[in-house]
Amino acid sequence: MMMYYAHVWRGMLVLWMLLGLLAGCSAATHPASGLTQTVDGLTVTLTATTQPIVAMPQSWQIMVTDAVGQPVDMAEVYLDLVMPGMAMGQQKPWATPQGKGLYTAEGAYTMDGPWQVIVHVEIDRVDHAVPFRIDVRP
Ligand SMILES: [Cu+2]
Repeated sequence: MMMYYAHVWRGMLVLWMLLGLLAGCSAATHPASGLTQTVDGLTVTLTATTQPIVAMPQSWQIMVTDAVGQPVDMAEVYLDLVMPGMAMGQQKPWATPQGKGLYTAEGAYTMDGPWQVIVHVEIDRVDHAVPFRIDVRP
């Protein structure tokens, strides 16, 4: 009888630890989400951590397709990270082309609060600015 109870208890402990792990994961690392906007016939999808934490390293994925859905590879792409109504200094990470319309950039948010991640896509020296809102947690 004692053996049986020990077994059940161990099982419950493992389950409890698993639940704790799951809860901890979802609170600490919010899943990346894709936000899509179309500007000047360009469709830009920004994939980034939702509710990122201030000063934590971030990576942004930017997918660019044209009006007929073809990937755009010959663009110059960079991000302009701004806080509306606040001078935060210039933060403009360049994005590296990865092919098939995908560009990736690295950086961090330097303050918690509402940010605008403006994706700049330059094609033939014409700038297309596509803003996204990201809320950064302390
Ligand atoms: Cu600020």
